[in-house]
Amino acid sequence: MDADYLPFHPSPSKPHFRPPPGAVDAHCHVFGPANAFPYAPERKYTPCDAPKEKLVALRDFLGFERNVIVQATCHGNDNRALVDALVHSQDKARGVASVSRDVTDADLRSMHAAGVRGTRFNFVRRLVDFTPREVLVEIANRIAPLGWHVVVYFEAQDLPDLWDFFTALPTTIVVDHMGRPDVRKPVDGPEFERFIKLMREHPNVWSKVSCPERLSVTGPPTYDDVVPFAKRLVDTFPDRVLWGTDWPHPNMKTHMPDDGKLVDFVPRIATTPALQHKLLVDNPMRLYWS
Ligand code: 0GY
Repeated sequence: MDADYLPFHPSPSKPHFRPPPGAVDAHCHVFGPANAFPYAPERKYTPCDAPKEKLVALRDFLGFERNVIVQATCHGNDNRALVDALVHSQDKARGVASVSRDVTDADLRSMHAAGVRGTRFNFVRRLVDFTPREVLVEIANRIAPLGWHVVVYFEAQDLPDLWDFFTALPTTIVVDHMGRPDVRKPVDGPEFERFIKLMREHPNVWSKVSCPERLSVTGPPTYDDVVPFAKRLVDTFPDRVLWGTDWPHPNMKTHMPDDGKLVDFVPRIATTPALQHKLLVDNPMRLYWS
């Protein structure tokens, strides 16, 4: 692991908020273990191992029933650790893979059988090298017939440049971490309004209202400055939001979040039992298990 890499919290607190039965942690990762599933040569960071057994134990401890495991850039397009976690999950996990244009139809079918339901396009420059848009379009057209969606990860200032590309994609689009807004800016200011407009004008766009720990300037444990952004999305688009822990929290530099405290963020952004049920159960089940 990198010298400045922060490992996940060794003993998270028990959340006060109890997720509804059937709740899904819709954004988390598995890393390694490196001796079985080596990290990708082109990776931009080397994490500490975060194997599937640890993820399952955390899921149970926090009161969730299911996971959506998202391929992270440290494993590149090698989805073996992800697929291994899915096939050992007893149908309790689905996955989002990362694929290149060389992926075969047989590979896609076998990932689908394992539980993969999407592919991730990452535009965060510190995480990946550039991939031409036409390659991504080609991949999107290949995965669309499987009923998969595209997960996109980008930073708010890049949305204008990415807008035409996103809005031309043929699948459901799921945006990671609310498009990483700068939460020092107003929640009704032009930057976040642009993201709201993207979701309002394009009913195939969903958002994860996740990662207060990455976006917050005011910091832990309550991440107060992120609440208005996530709450606005849940209130405005209650049927197109997802939530996840982001365990094991790669690349956190300021602190490592207590996962129990992150779960306690949920009732502050989804403020009624009905909204909580949509966010944690109905929406992820519709996207990943139907
Ligand atoms: C996240 C966020 C990050 C990393 C990755 O694929 C990744 O390596 O997604 C990040 O560094 O912001 O969703 O885990």
